[in-house]
Amino acid sequence: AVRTPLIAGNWKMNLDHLQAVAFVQKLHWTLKDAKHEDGSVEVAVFPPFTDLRTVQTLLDADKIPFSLGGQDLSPKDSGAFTGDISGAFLAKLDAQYVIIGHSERREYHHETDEVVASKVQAALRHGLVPVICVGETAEDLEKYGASAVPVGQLKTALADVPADADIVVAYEPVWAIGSGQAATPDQAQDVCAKLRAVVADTLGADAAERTRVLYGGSVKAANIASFMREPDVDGALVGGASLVVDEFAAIIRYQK
Ligand code: G2H
Repeated sequence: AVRTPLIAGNWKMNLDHLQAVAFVQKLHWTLKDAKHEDGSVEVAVFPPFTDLRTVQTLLDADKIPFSLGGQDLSPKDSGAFTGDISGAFLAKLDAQYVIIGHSERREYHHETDEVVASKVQAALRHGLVPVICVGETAEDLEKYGASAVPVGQLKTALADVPADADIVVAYEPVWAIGSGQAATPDQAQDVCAKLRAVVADTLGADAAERTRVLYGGSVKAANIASFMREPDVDGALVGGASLVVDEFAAIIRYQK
């Protein structure tokens, strides 16, 4: 495949920095024993901000081949923004990725598509790959169908993004998040293909070919293979199931 699959664990507000160390070590050992750290699948973890330094030190010291990302960042670079975290700080901790526009940020922190777009710009300024989350609520689904809302969200997020930018797109239907009710592989493929078409329209054909589009929403070991079989699904953004070592390891090993 031209695109290396990406399995990303979004820890949300779980695991403190000590629990994080135990978790990452155990995951590494589990995958190592299964000889699964061969680079055929990229594994990324997205811990809370307070864990990042500890996890970064551990990855570095033990040469653990996981990528690291933040769960959010400020649209600003520095200054009087109490409680916010600059992309510069994430980059300094060797984070390669940052999740932007997760539905929980949109819902609980009132992040609009414009705020999401400015955070995408901030990520790119600091050399971080934005993992741009889009998705429709149950109400949107009923009113407009599955793709209209995520397609619109992605168009706004990509408005001022240069054609050579490295980005990741995550399709996360809000009704499937943490609900145990995942989308069907057909539904995921349909919207992921439309999102790739948005990348083609805004950034060009090359970008569309290399950009990874993930599915997220109640992904688990039992359903990952069915999503990964779809041509436009290049990986998964995993929440709940990324917090259980054996379950997350089984997701990473989906094809073996
Ligand atoms: C969607 C997903 C991870 P979960 O939010 O981003 O969470 O896998 O728990 O549905």
